[in-house]
Amino acid sequence: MLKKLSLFLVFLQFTYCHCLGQNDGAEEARRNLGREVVLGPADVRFYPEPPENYRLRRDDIDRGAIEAFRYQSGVTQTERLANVYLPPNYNEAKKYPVLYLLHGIGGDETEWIRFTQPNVILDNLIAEGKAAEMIIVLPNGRALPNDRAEGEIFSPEKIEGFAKFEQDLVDYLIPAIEAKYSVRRDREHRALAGLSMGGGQSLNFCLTRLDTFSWLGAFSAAPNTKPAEELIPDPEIVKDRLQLFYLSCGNRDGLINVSQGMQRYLAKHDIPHIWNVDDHGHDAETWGSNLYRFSQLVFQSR
Ligand code: FER
Repeated sequence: MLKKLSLFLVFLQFTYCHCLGQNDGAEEARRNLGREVVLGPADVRFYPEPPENYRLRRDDIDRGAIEAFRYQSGVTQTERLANVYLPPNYNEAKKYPVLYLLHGIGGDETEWIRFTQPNVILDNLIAEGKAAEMIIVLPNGRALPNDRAEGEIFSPEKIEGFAKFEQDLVDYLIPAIEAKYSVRRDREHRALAGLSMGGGQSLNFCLTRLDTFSWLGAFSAAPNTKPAEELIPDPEIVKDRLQLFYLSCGNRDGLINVSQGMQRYLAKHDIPHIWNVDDHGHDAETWGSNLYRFSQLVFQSR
């Protein structure tokens, strides 16, 4: 009797999954974006909005440049494309720190540029002496042979590409960047940050690779973020090794529960961090404004 019942349950489960098809995950992901926001007492603003002109292109200062960068990946077996921001007066006689800045689920290596113009934000901050001179690498974080944001971008196969990017980043992109540009090659001079899926990637990769990165930023992190207990089994190691833990999210963002879970774990274990909850949704306003703040801390404050 029990055996019959369990067979029936397996049958039910199968038909259920089968009827929903593989887009089940995609539909759930879309629903997550619209989840109700429940705010706690810690979920408040740390920074005011940036000044109005923070991403206004100025003609009276030296400007950096964005160039295309190609590398061969053993993960995808293809040539992959990234964009690279070189700061004003990039000079081979100097050695620069590098920020790897990752995009969201619908993006590619152009997304940050389209959304927030990180080159303009950084040019302005560097001119004012408020940010370190740095190189910013804008990769394509979907490590698949076809890495374009086309078709069902929420499908499990496409989402898997964001996990596969870990190996692509560490084994292929970083070595290729460090072979071409005049950069520092130690953990103290490598930062990882990203928006949404890229925020989840940054948390997942950085916290488990503190030998590679020591500065971390996650803006509006998506549900690809692994549980905090899994990423930080030993809080003392993170306290000792991470130089910046920057978390942000808009208070109108249905994904805020992901960042809240991480932040509550950090608070519980006394892990120093910045938690900036602004009044935005899952949008470019919060990403630009938090990049503006993050850029003024990375590679300079602990
Ligand atoms: C999800 C909802 C949103 C999800 C990912 C996202 C992996 C990503 C959003 C973005 O990158 O903007 O459930 O699951």
